[in-house]
Amino acid sequence: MLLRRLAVLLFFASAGSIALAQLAVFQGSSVDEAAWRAAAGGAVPIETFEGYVGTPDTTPTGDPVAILPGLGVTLETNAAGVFPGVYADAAFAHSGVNQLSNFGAGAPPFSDFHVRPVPGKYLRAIGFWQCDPQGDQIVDAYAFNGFRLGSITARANDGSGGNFAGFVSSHPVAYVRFRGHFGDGYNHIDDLQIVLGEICPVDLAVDNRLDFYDVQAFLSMFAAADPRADLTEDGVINFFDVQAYLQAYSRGCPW
Ligand SMILES: [Ca+2]
Ligand SMILES: [Ca+2]
Ligand SMILES: [Ca+2]
Repeated sequence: MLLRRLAVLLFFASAGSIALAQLAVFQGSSVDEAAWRAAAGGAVPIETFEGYVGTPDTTPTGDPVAILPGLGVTLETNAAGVFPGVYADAAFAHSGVNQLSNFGAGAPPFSDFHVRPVPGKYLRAIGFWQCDPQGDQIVDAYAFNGFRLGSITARANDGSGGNFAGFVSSHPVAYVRFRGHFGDGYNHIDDLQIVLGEICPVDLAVDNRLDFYDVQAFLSMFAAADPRADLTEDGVINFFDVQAYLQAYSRGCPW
């Protein structure tokens, strides 16, 4: 009863102030990259892919890239166990010779790939240089509830230096999708830069807000006897876990 009343109160407390998700978009030259970097917080980690073995052509012999530890992200294609790879071609790279490609490790041309933060984190900002000269690279950002938050487009690499794109999101991003469907399908980018945020453990419906939907998410886990609902870590899911969640909820998050 108490719980239901709390949930109803929280719902009304939040109903009037649902924040609109926003991507601040930066597209263009190194000037735009610098502006993006400043908006993203300054010291942004970058992956140049120069530490990898790249394939010099479209033969899939490059290193598979399943994780980028320096950026705190994992990568995947739509096929289980198949990853983006590394393409080596100084004519198109933004740094050195190597670039991240959708084909360099066994994936077929036209493959999409996803970039996802490690557990407990969300994507706050992402920037990259489009290397491929045959088309614009579109990247879609998705929220944890599966909704698409927006997209950015890095222009085809015509050598004029206007092929950067990045965003800073006001809403936690669960993953981004690099679309693989342009040009001849062999697509490549470079100098991937990512800023992550920390997910507050109480924020179960991940949106950097505490409201009815978080309580609802906990109650769903509780009702399903999901082991994650065992907040007291005693192997039993019972009232004390609900109490622990509500106590954590009332302590709030460091936003
Ligand atoms: Ca590079
Ligand atoms: Ca939430
Ligand atoms: Ca328990």
